[in-house]
Amino acid sequence: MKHVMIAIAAALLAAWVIGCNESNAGPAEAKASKVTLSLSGMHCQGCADLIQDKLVHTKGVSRALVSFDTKQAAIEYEAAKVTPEAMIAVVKEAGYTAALPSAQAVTPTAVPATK
Ligand SMILES: [Cu+2]
Repeated sequence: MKHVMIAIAAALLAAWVIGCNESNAGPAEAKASKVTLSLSGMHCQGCADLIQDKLVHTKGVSRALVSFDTKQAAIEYEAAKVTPEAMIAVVKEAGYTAALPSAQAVTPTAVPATK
């Protein structure tokens, strides 16, 4: 039984990593919001891992996957607890730049200036 659970979890994660936008979101994921951030400033996989670690530990973020290859961070979060702008700030604090892809950008000016 344990193996079945792990297999299911792995399959779900794999489907999510591939970035299937019209995913068959289960009930558990229904309330989660998703956003993809474009990253810049990364120069190796270690950078991607670092950013991913920071995002995963950001309050309200339930899942984050940073791809060094595509320079993107796929994030699942609770909109009531965290905003994409806050995630961008987290990435900035780590020394990198993040932005909402223009298609998703709400208002570029809504990004709070850092000090
Ligand atoms: Cu690096």
